[in-house]
Amino acid sequence: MSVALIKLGGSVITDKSRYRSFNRESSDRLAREIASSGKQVILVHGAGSFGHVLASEYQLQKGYLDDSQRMGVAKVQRDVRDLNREVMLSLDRAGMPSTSIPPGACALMESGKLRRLETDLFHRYLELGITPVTFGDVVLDSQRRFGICSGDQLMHLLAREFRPELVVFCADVDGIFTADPNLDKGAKLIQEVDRSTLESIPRTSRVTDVTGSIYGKLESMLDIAELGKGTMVINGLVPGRLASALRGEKVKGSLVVGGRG
Ligand code: IP8
Repeated sequence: MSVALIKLGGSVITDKSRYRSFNRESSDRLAREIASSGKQVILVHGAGSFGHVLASEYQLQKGYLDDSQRMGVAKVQRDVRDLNREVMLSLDRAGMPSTSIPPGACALMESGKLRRLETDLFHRYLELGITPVTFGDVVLDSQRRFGICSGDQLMHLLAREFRPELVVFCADVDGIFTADPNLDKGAKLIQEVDRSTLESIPRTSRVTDVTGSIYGKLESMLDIAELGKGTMVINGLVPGRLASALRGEKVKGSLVVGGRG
């Protein structure tokens, strides 16, 4: 059974600069594009302003430092579940049967790395024709007591487990650029990204992001691409682009290729 693994970046479904602001228009449209593809899909979404703002305030990415973080763990978990509920409602409106699988309840990290996820649940829901949806979350950590599990870590583990025919990252820009395109008008889209590209692009981000900017995330995208399947970064804010990518058409974006450099 072949699946497409899709990540909706937090910047596509939320306004990352405003705490807990959901972009319903984008989320509804992307849900419709996924539903109309007729493909079997595993969906992952980022946390955007529902996760990164408070996670950074409470320094959750560092793991346990003191008891004052406990309220932060609880609040961030609550917030990302609220965002997930919004995404699930978009999928409902698109007529796509789907189920939410929160990593905080079925995953374990070790020193900040995702080690275990109940992938059996994903298999069983897929067999039922129900789309599993998971998301960046606060997860227990065997060394640090808790940590932030990004959607990208989930993408990597799920790609290893399901060997999807297609992996699509939906960002708020056209793909991977030579510099941040929102800051540098001379930034150029890199159509084919490989390991050697990593050295040449900036690691900075405009907004608070405890798991790194899109550039920081390139590392896990390269690891996924190494699994030998088509991996691409496209602009999820442009209507129709995800739908075209799922139809196998050539779309504007960056193709990520592993094993080189
Ligand atoms: O937005 C981060 O997930 P991401 C999760 O995929 C939290 O990096 C809770 C900040």
